[in-house]
Amino acid sequence: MTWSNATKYLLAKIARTAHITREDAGCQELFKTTHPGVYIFNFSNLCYNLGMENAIEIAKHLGFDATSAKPFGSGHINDTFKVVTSSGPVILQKINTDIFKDADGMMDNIKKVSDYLSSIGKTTYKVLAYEKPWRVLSFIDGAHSVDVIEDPAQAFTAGAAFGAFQNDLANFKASDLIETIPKFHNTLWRLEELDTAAKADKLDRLKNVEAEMSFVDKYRSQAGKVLKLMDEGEIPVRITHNDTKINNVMLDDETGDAIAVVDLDTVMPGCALYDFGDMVRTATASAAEDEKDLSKVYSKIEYFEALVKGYLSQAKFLNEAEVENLVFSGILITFTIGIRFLADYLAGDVYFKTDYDDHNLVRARTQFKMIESIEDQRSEFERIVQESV
Ligand code: GN1
Ligand code: MG
Repeated sequence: MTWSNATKYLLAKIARTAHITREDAGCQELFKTTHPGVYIFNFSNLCYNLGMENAIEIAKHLGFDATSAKPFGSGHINDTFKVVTSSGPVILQKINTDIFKDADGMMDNIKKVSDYLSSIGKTTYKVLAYEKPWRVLSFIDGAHSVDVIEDPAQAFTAGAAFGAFQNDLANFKASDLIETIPKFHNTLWRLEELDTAAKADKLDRLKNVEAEMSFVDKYRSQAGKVLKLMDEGEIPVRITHNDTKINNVMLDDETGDAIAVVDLDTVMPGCALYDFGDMVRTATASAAEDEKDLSKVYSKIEYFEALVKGYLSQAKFLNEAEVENLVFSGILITFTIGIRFLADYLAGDVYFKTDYDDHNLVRARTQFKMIESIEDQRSEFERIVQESV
């Protein structure tokens, strides 16, 4: 039987979710050389492996009387399950140790930060168990998150939540935390990675991304601007979240208020602007990160206004150079994430989880479209910042 690409990707995704290889899922490519793309598929094998036995067994092994487990959330890196136990739900996660190479160091960071946040009365999740690569986190009840922002009030809430998060950690000693992923938001280094992937062009995909590579070229000269300001001491190192996607704010089911900021994996010394930039990328976006119809993708000015006002209501510590670069940070981080998606597309989808063949390319395109949209409205955005400080 011949499987379409979509089916193959679905099987690969299912297999990955259940922590089994595609082969274990019963999907085997036959006669790779003579019949490429011909797959056999063992349904009972797949059903067995898909029973979430793995997640349940692992939760039990970690001391939880798990009765059911299902995939949870929309993260691109770790595998996440909501596991039901007799004393309520918990989150079980398999840490991607190819990416979080020092998982112990990362868990240490998370423990220090979450203990500190609890000590000052903030809600956060607790690490209930950890045995590399698995961890169990407390489940934040009565709250949800959104992948695409729904109204300006949510943008205000998210901005205020991340602003408060940075504020709360303002007195936390940077030297107490390791740099979980070195050079994480270093745009110049991300460009080097893109160039390396383009040069190797492993899957012969470079020919598909001429327009995107030209777009990248237009921004190369601006890529080091914030790094330079940091080197010169104009912009300080602060403890930052580093993954301030809108879906990392837990919203109260009843009131819509922010209950907690989650995903503390990349909390480390960084730059406040990178957090704000990632909020602009996700909390002003009109559509999903992987929307294929680019006419639906743009940055919404009313969301930007609410976001800035929310953020500045809490982030009172910003200096002049930081305020001056708030709008630019939206462009810079959207560019940085865009080139990371593009580099991963060229490298063969080895970093971000993908659901179909050109998923990373689709994501890169939405990022570049967002940049164009921010540029189109740049003077308005700058005016909003000036009026909001
Ligand atoms: C990854 O897995 P998730 O969704 O928390 C990535 C972020 C990107 C984001 C893009 C460790 O975050 O840097 O901004 O995807 N995390 C890591 O959606 O690389
Ligand atoms: Mg994350």
